[in-house]
Amino acid sequence: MRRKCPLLVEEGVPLRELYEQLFRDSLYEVGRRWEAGELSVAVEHQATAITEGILSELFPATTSRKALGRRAVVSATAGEFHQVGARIVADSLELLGWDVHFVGAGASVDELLEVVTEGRPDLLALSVSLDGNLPTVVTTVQRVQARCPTVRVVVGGRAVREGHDAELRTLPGTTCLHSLTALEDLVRRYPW
Ligand code: B12
Repeated sequence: MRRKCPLLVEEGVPLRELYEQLFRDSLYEVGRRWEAGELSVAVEHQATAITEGILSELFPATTSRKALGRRAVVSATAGEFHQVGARIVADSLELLGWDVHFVGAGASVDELLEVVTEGRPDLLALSVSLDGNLPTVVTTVQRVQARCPTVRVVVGGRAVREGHDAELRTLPGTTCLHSLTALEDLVRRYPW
């Protein structure tokens, strides 16, 4: 897979297709097999590391577009170790010409709040995989909006794709998105 991806890009396969139909879907399959006891945690770690490595190799291909002068902070929700989805969102926004600060996974709500307060981005994109982290998304959004009321917030990730986002949908100024296409459509209309 590592050698083939740059080749696929050279052949004109859109990055979004690789992000969703190759990386996301293969990691979902890894998760399914891990849950079924068909593969070990070690293999799952290896699959994630290979994916993150290829994303790094592909990153230069995302930065060729004309800069729009818009800034985004992209982060996994506090408490999440899952960061591949957030990374793909960050690279997708770069591809659209946004200037992205990728926080990844591991920042606390306080630390993320500091990044947003200092950076004053136009957009905060949060990724949430674990259903158990949905209440943290609510807290994070409320605290960010109290401090920086103009920042637009979008939330996505496995927990949202699975339709467990009812509570998030009631948050003012927050849009839940199920796909990269929906993200692209929305940010092209900025400020919505
Ligand atoms: C790799 C992995 C891990 C790795 C993560 C390493 C890393 N560097 O990221 C590690 C080992 C740390 C891990 C740990 C755990 N994991 Co895990 N993990 C996975 C796995 C196999 C893949 C995750 C992934 O990268 N998916 C691929 C990405 C690209 O998909 P995605 O995040 O959904 O992102 C896509 C979209 O959702 C969207 N998107 C994402 N974010 C956003 C944001 C916005 C704004 C937008 C618009 C779109 C968007 O864009 C992406 C591209 O389409 C999943 C299986 C799965 N189905 O996802 C389980 C999975 C998520 N893990 C699970 C579990 C249970 C755990 C643990 C609790 C296990 C444990 N007992 O310790 C811990 C929790 C740790 C924590 N606190 O986070 C469960 C969650 C179940 C649930 N109901 O919540 C899953 C589903 C596995 C399973 N089948 O049971 N995990």
